[in-house]
Amino acid sequence: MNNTNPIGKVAVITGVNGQDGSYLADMLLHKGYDVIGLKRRTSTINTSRIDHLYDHPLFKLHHYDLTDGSSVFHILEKYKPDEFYNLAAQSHVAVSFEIPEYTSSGIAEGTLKILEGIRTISPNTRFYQASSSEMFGDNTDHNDMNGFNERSRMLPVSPYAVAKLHAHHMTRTYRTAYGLHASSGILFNHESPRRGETFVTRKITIAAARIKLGLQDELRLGNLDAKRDWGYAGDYVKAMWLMLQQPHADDYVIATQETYTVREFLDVVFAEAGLDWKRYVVIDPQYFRPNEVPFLLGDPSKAKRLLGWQPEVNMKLLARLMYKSDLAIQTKQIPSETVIG
Ligand code: NDP
Ligand code: GDR
Repeated sequence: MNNTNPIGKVAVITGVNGQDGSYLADMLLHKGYDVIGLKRRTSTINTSRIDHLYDHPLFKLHHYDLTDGSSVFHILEKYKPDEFYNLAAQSHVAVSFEIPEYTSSGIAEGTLKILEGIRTISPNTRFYQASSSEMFGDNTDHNDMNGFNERSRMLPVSPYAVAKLHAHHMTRTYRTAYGLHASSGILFNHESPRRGETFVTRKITIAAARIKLGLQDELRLGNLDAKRDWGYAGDYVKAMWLMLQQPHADDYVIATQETYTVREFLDVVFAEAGLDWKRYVVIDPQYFRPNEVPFLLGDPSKAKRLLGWQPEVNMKLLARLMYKSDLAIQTKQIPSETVIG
């Protein structure tokens, strides 16, 4: 496609300006791919995670929306990409209770539009679907001692998770019915210095940094008892790419196989700051959800065995890394996301 493309491969990424999209774009450009980043139009500029890529000769940005099938069809016609990573979503679980129809149509129908486009326009394109551990939902009575795996029961408890499960099964259906190389990564929570500011980990690391600097004196949170299997986004985008390099498409759980409460995440971050979080945290009912996933632990044995993938960053290292990044941002008052981690 591009004369300067050293490996002759083209990858499309939806949600390229999101946390994962930006890490994946960095990685694929480094490997020599032409990267076509798709982002939706917004009234203010929100490309801070990918601003460093603007002048990259292998990077192009196009407008797109999950709810607009024509935009994805044009992209497939134009590029016939080797790989297509579907990362775009209204990805906030709590928000999905407030805007369930939009969340659902974007994730469920939006994914179907892409699969139909690939089937009819570019059937050799390999497809990655961003499935989620939220699909396991309230599954705690099940005895998956080592964590949830690809065969564990799925009982989603939010509009977001129900929509993700729809997209997950649709991806498998297009794989089995039409032979598409379509894989789902069932990714457990993954975070980074580029994590959106309203997810709990980043909310905590920003607040701890601001409290340390005397810029804030309280942190309002919801359920501190929820347990999550937190990994590092930089590790997780490697797994996405590995899935599309396999001879056959499949589904894989990607996780650290360690689980911690929100309270334990607070412990690590505030200890790093030399502060006692109990002096600052206020429990605020507005941050509780109508339904909650109480416990998530993933078993990534299949990905380890077949992809040779394993996480390099655990929760404690991740929490410290995020805190240090936010302390630097808050200290220098530099725009968020310009500290690249
Ligand atoms: P982010 O919320 O950081 O990024 C989501 C991206 O999707 C943003 O670029 C956003 O654009 C875009 N988007 C939202 N709505 C639309 C739309 N209607 N049309 C086009 N683009 C849209 O999410 P992450 O990077 O963390 O996650 C990537 C994917 O992986 C998501 O699908 C998420 O649900 C899933 N996932 C994430 C996990 C995690 O722990 N991070 C775990 C498991 C799955 P804008 O910036 O304009 O809002
Ligand atoms: P999650 O992530 O819902 O697991 O979805 P989030 O960080 O929003 O919540 C994690 C846990 O923390 C509790 N919590 C709070 N959460 C937020 N956002 N804000 C608070 O103030 C707060 N207080 C407590 C939550 O109740 C929850 O138990 C993320 C997203 O990235 C999804 O897109 C992805 O699919 C899943 O991870 C895997």
